[in-house]
Amino acid sequence: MTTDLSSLEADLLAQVAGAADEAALESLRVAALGKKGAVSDLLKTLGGMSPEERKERGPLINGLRDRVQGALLDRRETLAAAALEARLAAERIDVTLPVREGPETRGRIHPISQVIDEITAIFGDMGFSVAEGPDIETDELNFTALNFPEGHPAREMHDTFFLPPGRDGRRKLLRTHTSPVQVRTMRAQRPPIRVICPGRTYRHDSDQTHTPMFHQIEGLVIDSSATIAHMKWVLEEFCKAFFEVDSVKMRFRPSFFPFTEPSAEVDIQCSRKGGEIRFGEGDDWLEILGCGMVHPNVLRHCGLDPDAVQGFAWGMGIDRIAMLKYGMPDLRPFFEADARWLDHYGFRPLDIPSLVGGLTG
Ligand code: 2NM
Repeated sequence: MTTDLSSLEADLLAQVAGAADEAALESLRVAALGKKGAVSDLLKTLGGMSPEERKERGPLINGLRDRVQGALLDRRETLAAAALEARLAAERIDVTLPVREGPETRGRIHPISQVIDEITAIFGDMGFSVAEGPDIETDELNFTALNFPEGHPAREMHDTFFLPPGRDGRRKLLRTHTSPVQVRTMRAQRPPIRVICPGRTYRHDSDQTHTPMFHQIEGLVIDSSATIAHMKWVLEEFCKAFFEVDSVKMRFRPSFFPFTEPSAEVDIQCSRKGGEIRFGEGDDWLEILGCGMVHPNVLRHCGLDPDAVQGFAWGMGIDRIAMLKYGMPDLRPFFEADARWLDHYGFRPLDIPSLVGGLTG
């Protein structure tokens, strides 16, 4: 009997020591100490024994139970500690590894968006606000209010995309310039007005240097005494800041636009030696914008009195000056959504243009 107990104990303790995980250990516990377990069966035999026998066997069986129980507890602790070690090793994080790139470092800002942000920073610094409007406009806002008379050839020169008329019978179109935004602004706000209007514009024109959708920024100043001198100062300050040069020569050539009188086309001085264009030096000229004093008819169309207020406006194509500034030889990839092109010519999302931080970082 005693050898039975000893071999049972040795057997149980060996199984406990060899249990691979907590689940195996639990089945062992049930097999030994559960209701129908081997040790429980032995304990049950105590009831049928004589007092003498029970006195001798009792401590032996109870001692066996206690040691098996103790071994089970020890093994459980060992296994739990090992499981924790394994988990800690598997889930270890090496904080010295480089951070995986997120959208703010992997992503790229399109050069057109970047140039719009640069121009906005420059004019924002001069006290201008940004105004925006819809791409689909009416004939009235795109042409009539801007002093393009009905049947005037300038309307045809704009290569307008027309849309079917709306429910009110008015002919809709894709705006050919952002000037309707300035009309909306003059009708909605009292002077003094200082706004710039960036956005998409559309003309039925497509070749090496034209896309049917392109981008413009126009500017408008209206108050009681804004003059050509103010206009020239604003545009000169803009060019110096945008091309990041200390001085720039500008040439104002008389021109014609229906919405301004007088009107001018503006060139800036540049050099084109060795196929590379540089601003603020040289004796070549590059046309960058059109401008003029807002025509009295435009002011009247916007509910303003030309005898009380006056002002100036200008407009420029963004796509072309983005190409010039960042040395991009071809306009077409701008709108091809090629990730490799964007990776090369795009800007980092956190390189936000500002005058204090440096326009281009
Ligand atoms: C240009 C050139 C000159 C212009 C004028 C106006 C408005 F609404 F005030 F009449 N907006 N934009 C303007 C003037 C645009 O683009 C070459």
